[in-house]
Amino acid sequence: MSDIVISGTGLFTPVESISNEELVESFNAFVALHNEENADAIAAGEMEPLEPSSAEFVEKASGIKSRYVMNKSGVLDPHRMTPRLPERPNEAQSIQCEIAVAAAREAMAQANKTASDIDAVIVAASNMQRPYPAMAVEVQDALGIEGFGFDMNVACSSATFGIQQAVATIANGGARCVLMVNPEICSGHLNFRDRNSHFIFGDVCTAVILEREETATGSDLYRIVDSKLKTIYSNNIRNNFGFLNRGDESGIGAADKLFVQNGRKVFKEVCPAVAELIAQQLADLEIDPQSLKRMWLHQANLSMNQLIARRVLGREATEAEAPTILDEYANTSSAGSVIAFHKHRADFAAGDIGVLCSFGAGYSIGSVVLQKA
Ligand code: CO8
Repeated sequence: MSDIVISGTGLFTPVESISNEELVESFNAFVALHNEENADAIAAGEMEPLEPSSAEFVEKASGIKSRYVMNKSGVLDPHRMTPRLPERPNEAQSIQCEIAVAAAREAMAQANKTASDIDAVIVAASNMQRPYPAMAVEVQDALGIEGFGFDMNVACSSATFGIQQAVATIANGGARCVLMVNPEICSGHLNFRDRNSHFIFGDVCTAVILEREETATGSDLYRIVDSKLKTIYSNNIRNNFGFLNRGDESGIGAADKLFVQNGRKVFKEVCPAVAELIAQQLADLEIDPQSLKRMWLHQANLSMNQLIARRVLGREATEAEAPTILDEYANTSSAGSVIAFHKHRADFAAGDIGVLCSFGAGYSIGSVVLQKA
């Protein structure tokens, strides 16, 4: 076990939320418009009509009931179906920095830390709003933190991989205390015109403070017992957006420059890999899975979490053992398991053990075993 602890977490939740019913109503209005505009081609058999979505399907297939977004009106406008997020001048704080700072402030208050206690900022998320300057350097500046910052991306596993990077940085003497933030504006890269995935993601930001136990003065500390990271290359979750897009004009604006997945394959391939990794990790640590108080799992799909928890425990998990937040937040990529940890740990007593685990594109899996100090 390391002597490094999570001493604080923070959560920024956008003001606006979209229910399944609202989302499906706008999607179906878009479908009707599209089919009307292309009525001749559809009648001539040159084009397939688009199929409507259904709120019942969304909840049954995913467990999602609503999602928070940075801008609701743009997403729900059937002529637009993209958030309206006006560009800001370079002199103004950028939107990703703004939500990172909000989550960071809560985490810092919980950990009883000021900017002068922190030496490094890691911004770990699925999408950065620009390549450079790094978002982390802007967050560092906004909070008045000395030292250094860098961005990293491992899609849905960005936060767990970020925790491991923070642990390594503290362990090797690179920083006394690290702020790790996950500003996930997933609505920017979700194709709201795609029936198979339009309901999956939401926006949020989480933050985590890590430091050595000896410097911690917060009242709610979780020792990092162990972390295991794994990646396996797969094209089943992919986004081809990138700086080389302008080298081929024919691809600009194509659907593959947004989130695309083969959800069924992801489900089948990722669940067993995650369950196996957690089970092996616990075996190596000589921790009986039955003694786990909680699994703060990645929040992509309710059935996925139930299956993974069942495989780890050898029985159905209770809601207390594997809490769900995706019903309210949807999939918030790397932030999901951190939201679950942030909201569901008040009942932990000293010695209680839990697993914070993410999984997603890459594929990537990050599993962090935590023990309440
Ligand atoms: N309404 C009504 N019916 C629908 C809809 C809809 N919206 N969509 C599909 N259907 C129909 C299909 O047409 C199909 O019908 P039929 O059987 O007649 O062919 C039927 O429903 C079943 O369709 P699917 O096979 O697609 O449905 P599933 O039951 O597999 O459920 C899920 C779909 C919910 C997507 C499920 O497969 C799932 O959750 N899989 C796991 C996904 C996952 O965990 N992905 C991780 C991705 S996140 C990540 O790694 C981070 C990426 C970076 C974030 C980027 C931000 C944007």
